[in-house]
Amino acid sequence: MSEELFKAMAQSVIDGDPDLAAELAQKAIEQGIDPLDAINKGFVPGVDYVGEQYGKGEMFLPDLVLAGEAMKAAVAVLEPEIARRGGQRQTLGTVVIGTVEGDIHDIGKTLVATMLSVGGFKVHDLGVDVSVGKFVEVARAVNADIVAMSALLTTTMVRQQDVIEALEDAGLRSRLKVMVGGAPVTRSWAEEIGADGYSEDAIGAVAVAKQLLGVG
Ligand code: B1M
Repeated sequence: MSEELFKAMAQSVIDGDPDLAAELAQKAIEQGIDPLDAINKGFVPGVDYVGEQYGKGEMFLPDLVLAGEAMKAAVAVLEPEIARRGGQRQTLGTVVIGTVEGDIHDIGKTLVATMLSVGGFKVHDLGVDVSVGKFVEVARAVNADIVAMSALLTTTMVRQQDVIEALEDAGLRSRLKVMVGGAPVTRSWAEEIGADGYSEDAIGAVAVAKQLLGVG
């Protein structure tokens, strides 16, 4: 019975259907299924499949975006139930993420945040147009393991470097890892500014974050 439900959950993510994903998550709660099983045995195989197909060029960006939204809708229904049961999702580390100052592109950043959250990280999403000072302030306040910055404009990429310098000035740089990404960002840019990690997409970002912390 729950096997069928798990299959339907995976399919709802593959089909990028947030309403159905939320409905199936609710159904799992009503049937007394462990919400962690619903996430890990139901929805995660769906998002893994989409990630693999995207990697092979057989599914495309809209599929990835919709799969992320479906996953997010399901997790939003299940997380209160996890808290209610007193269970804790495995937390691999704390990530502070945002799009840098002067930049309002949020689709890729949000997708990366969702994937990190689904992948087991506690994510503080600061949104877009995030000032250098805000990254530092929140990283300190939440004792971040990773500061993750997205930039979509060649004119705003330089803010990633400013944040790294500000983390150094604040004495936080050696305590955490820095990841950068966004369409104009390259591996060589990441190396040039002294970031620890770079990924060109959201699926890769989860693997890089795990690798940086030596977890998962
Ligand atoms: Co803008 N825009 N835009 N735009 N926009 C680009 C980026 C641009 C390349 C379009 C172009 O000219 N071909 C160009 C930048 C040129 C440059 O600097 N080289 C551009 C421009 C010029 C502008 C404006 C200046 C236009 C204007 O007003 N004259 C303006 C800037 C506003 C500002 O930010 N201050 C502007 C505005 C906008 C909209 C608001 C209209 C809209 C954004 C809506 C929104 O985000 N809510 C928009 C859009 C949609 C785009 C394009 C078309 C698409 C961006 C997107 O969402 N892609 C974009 C062209 C393009 O990229 N093809 C463009 C989908 C998204 C899933 O991908 O964000 O790349 P992406 O994220 C990927 C990876 O990059 C990676 O993973 C994600 C998922 O795989 N990734 C990370 C992202 N962050 C990561 C972080 C990581 C790791 C991986 O670790 C921390």
